[in-house]
Amino acid sequence: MRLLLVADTHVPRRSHDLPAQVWEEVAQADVVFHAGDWTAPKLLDELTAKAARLVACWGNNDGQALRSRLPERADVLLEGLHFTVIHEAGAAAGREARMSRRYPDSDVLIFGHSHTPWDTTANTGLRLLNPGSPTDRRRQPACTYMTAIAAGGQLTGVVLHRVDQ
Ligand SMILES: [Mn+2]
Repeated sequence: MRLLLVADTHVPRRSHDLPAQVWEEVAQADVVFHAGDWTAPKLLDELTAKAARLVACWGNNDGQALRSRLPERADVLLEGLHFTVIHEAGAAAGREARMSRRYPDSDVLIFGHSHTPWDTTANTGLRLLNPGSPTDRRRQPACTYMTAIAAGGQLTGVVLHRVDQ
């Protein structure tokens, strides 16, 4: 099962659309995760139509139109793995221990907000993934997203991709 992870797209304020490279990944993915900060419903409409399956939450920059359609926290069981999607995971320091306590039943926590890619594993085994932003890199060297494979209770092939400008 091929997974695509994006967050903090901020369309149309930061970019008029997702990069073509990311739309190509959407077409390849069995499941698309979006960890919030859409800022407008247009991309949600498009991903809902184009993604094989969408698992997503709202972020702090998302208004009522998005909050009425998305949860603050999304959970899904795929290939024996419990994925949780949230927008904010708080400060980087102590993040693994804090998130393990908050989401004790999760195997993979997908989050955003910082626009800073993150891939660590807590002592408990919880995998923490932030794909960065494909449209608003802020202080990062590039816009980014992630892909991964879920199969047989394992998450493998986690890759952080740079968007080619
Ligand atoms: Mn945010």
